Amino acid sequence: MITVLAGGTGSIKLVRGLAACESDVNVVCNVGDNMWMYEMYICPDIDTTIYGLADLLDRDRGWGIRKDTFNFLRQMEAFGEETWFRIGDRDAATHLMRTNMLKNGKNLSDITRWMCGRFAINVNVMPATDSSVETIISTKKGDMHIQEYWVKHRGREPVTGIRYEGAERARPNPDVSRAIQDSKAVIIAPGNPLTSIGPMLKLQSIRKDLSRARAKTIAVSPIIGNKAVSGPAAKYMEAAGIEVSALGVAKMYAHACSSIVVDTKDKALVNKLSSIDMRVHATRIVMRNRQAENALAAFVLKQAR
Ligand code: FO1
Repeated sequence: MITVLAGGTGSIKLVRGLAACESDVNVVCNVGDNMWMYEMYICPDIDTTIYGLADLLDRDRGWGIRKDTFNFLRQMEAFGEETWFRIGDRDAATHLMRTNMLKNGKNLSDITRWMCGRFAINVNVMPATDSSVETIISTKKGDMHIQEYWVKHRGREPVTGIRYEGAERARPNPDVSRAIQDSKAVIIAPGNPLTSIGPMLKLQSIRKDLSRARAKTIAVSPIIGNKAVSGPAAKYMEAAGIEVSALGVAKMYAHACSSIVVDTKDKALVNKLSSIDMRVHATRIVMRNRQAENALAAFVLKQAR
């Protein structure tokens, strides 16, 4: 059994590769991006994971369902509602089912397990916690939910701070603790360290589980040189005063993992990383197709053993 910590559009490729290599896979998903819209509860990282594993994900956008239509959203616009968050018609069905089940007393873990069954995927996808945790971005113009900052305002304002509202009082998810404990390897996917992986590392229970599992935990860097492989990771790292490099990522994760996979271009970091008690493995980490996803997954698993 293996467990992957994943979030955002940067993680799903490795998750898919790992699921192709291993038969018993748990994916712990970030919940900091979750939000309410039109009375529906939207969980982008859980959905990206499920759609990606079910081969439904829109590969170009990196989110939502391939070839989805947007008639519902067009009608909302006609009603004068805000439509900056592009919810597709089929995607809306996922949010609606989830919301109805929440209203009927189910928790997010149960609902996510049910969704995995409905989408016929044999990977255990689980939320990092069933409690509400929201990533809040601070700017000079005020604080806003990460989706508002990144999608509505297109990440234009400089970031002055990042916080995870609700993280301190979030209830531990026992499935996550069991998965981390019982796995032969734990992998931190190459998601945004501050907004995809960071909210999970902030949860006390996961911090504790990972520090106990440090020897078998390996991370994959989302940074090559001083640039993110994709998305706004560099912007958030700079704002948090973290060096934008695989070394910066390694330092951030040092309490949680004992090794990190970096790109061959960052091979020179090997010496620097040993000073923070971390092993470093170099390979090509950009995944442009399924073959590259499987190759990186196989490499990571080999190092983790
Ligand atoms: N990202 C965008 O940039 N624009 C969107 O309109 C948008 C809609 C959307 C709908 C459902 C969903 O599950 C994800 C969606 N995303 C959209 C992606 C999302 O904002 C982020 O990529 C993730 O939250 C990153 O973790």
